Amino acid sequence: MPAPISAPVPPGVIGHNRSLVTRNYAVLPPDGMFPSFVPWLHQASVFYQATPKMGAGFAQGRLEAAPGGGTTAPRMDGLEHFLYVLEGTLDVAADDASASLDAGGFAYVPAGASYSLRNPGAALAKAVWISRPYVPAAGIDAPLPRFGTREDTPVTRVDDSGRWRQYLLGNLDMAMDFEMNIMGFDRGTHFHCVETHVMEHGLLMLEGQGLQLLDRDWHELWTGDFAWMGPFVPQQFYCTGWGGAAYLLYKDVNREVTFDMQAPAPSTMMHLAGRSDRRGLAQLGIHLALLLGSGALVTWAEGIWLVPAVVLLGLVQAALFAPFHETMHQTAFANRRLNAVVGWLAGLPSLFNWHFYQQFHLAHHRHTQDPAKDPELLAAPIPQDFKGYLKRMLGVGYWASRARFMRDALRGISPPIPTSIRRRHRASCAPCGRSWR
Ligand code: UGY
Ligand code: MN
Repeated sequence: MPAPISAPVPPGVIGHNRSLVTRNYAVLPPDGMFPSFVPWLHQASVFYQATPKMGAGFAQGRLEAAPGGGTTAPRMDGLEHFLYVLEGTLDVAADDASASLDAGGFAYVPAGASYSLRNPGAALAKAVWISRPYVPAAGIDAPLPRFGTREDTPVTRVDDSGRWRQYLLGNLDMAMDFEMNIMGFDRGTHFHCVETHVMEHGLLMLEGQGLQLLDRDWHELWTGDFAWMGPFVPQQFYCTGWGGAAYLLYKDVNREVTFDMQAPAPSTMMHLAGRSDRRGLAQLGIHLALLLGSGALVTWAEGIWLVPAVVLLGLVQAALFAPFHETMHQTAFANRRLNAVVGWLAGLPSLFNWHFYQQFHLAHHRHTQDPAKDPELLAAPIPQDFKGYLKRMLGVGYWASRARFMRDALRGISPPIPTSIRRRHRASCAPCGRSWR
């Protein structure tokens, strides 16, 4: 929270300050930042500086944890995280690895790891906290947790430019989809060009001061200032002041350009929704021929050949679910009655009742994934042992559930069936029920 003001009111409080947020870059000095409190952090808060809401592809903030503060329980959010301690001490655990980090210490928590954070010290702990979804690279193992310190990270001088770098998480490491680098500048030095690149940056000034070019404007940055640079923002840093400067820099790297795939417009999809009796009947003809053919094979096959013949017939018969399901959605044929007749017959060998299934399946579409209302979520649990597996393979539960459905259908219960169609529904169930009694 900004510090309380005592008179006289200092510059920047009312009209003028250096904070600036544009479409693809931002400058955020610390004085205007507000803490965010979340239920899974106690005695701790995050001063967010960049998030996807701003246009960034990552989240960056300053974590502040009071003594004893941190995560309430081990957390698993599927994101990868980077923490760099600025002040105080922070204990970081990622799966079964952990470290106690003082200022300059850092941790990488891979996506999917369970992590926890805690300030074990007596003073406030402050840390840079970066989070983002991990982008895997085909054929390359995802990184494991890493811990380190700025002190132990080699300093690489860039030719005789007066600049230096520390690659905290390595450089050109293809397992990583971002780098965290400390970029250092001797007094009066700058990059050899104005950069414009696809990678974006989160920049936190660690030491000194300088002028930062963002697009066409220069902004003065001091220790503690944050800047976000979106892709392709023209950028240059010129170290001013009477000493050197250094900043901690997030950079997304090592991954190809992605394209946001957009769903085709309905007008280009319409032809896919076209229904035709002729084409539906042709496909039905093929299915019937396959049924007859595989049925004939079962009749003729002898000895061991019966096994593949029965499997084949089973596959073709199980595939009757396709016309059963499509007719129920009225998509197999243009003619509604044809859909009903073919669907009704296609369901019979599996003891499915077409009208009953219509209610059941439409309830599933109306309440998809609602555990209380989606009837298709009530399917039997996945078998956990060999006996359960065998039972599932032999279809014991399947046929029991078919019988149960038939009974419920005959009684007109579960799922709730509108009274208007109940009579028609029962009538159609009766012969269906007889066929298995
Ligand atoms: O590596 C970089 O992209 C770096 N030179 N950019 C920057 O510091 N703004
Ligand atoms: Mn750059």
